[in-house]
Amino acid sequence: MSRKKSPKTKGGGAGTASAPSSALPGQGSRGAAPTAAPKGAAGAGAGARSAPAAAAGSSTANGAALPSRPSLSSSGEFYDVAFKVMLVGDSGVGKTCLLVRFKDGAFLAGSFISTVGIDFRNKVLNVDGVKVKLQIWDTAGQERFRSVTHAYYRDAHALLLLYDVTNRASFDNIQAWLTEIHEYAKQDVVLMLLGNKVDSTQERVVKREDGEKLAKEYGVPFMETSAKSGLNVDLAFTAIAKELKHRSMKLPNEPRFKLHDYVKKEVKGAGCCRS
Ligand SMILES: Nc1nc2c(ncn2[C@@H]2O[C@H](COP(=O)(O)OP(=O)(O)O)[C@@H](O)[C@H]2O)c(=O)[nH]1
Ligand SMILES: [Mg+2]
Repeated sequence: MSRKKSPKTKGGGAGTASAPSSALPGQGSRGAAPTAAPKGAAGAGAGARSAPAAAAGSSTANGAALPSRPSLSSSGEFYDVAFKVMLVGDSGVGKTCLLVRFKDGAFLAGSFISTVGIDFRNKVLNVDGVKVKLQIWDTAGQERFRSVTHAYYRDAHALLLLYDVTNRASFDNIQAWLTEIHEYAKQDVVLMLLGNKVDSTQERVVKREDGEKLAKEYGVPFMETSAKSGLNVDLAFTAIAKELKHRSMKLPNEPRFKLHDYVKKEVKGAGCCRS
């Protein structure tokens, strides 16, 4: 594939690509304000205005907006803390569908969604009594031209990196995406690898074990998802929200949230819940 660079991080052992588990609090303070729109992303739509937290909140160690009082999101929902999550991966792996499934609980089949693309959607989750707003950005088709703006990565607190289990090339490209992420994302970005479309059992060409092995090699949590059936979709975003919330609000005596363990415990196999 044309975008494939020599994978610098390959074979580098756990955590070389993103090292979410070994990230030190404070490393991300060089990052941009969490709710400012990425330069390259299509900023159209009412939601593209920066959220109140950017102005009212104080910045935490990892750059999260931490307003002293709850802020009001553009959708009219109050939240305590806000983060940016970005979806990355080859065109056609299901990024837009994953976002729509998470936000609206629906699956949009057909070709129109892949051509239209959306900019971002907000969703407020309740994490242990704290209202966590995730501002989830879609690449709006930029990935088709291998030209995802580098600012897009820089603003991200978390990245969901997707491949399609029915498309070997999308899996083979994961290393190239990881190289890109390693180069341009914040050092302490929360990263998760998702193998999407597991409802398509007949067409599957990438085994779950292959995804697990790659994820282990790079030290990133992994799960298989289906935007169509909804399998593990909420879990992927909830796990990210929990990790980000714990990082930004951890009390001195509180034990660290262990994202890997949480994912392992909560993840459902593709045999379950198929539509
Ligand atoms: N079977 C199945 N198809 C999916 C799934 N997610 C997305 N698709 C389909 O894959 C195509 C590309 O999805 P899209 O979300 O546009 O991919 P994107 O380019 O990564 O944003 C569309 O035709 C979707 O209907 C899934 O979980 N299962
Ligand atoms: Mg899309």
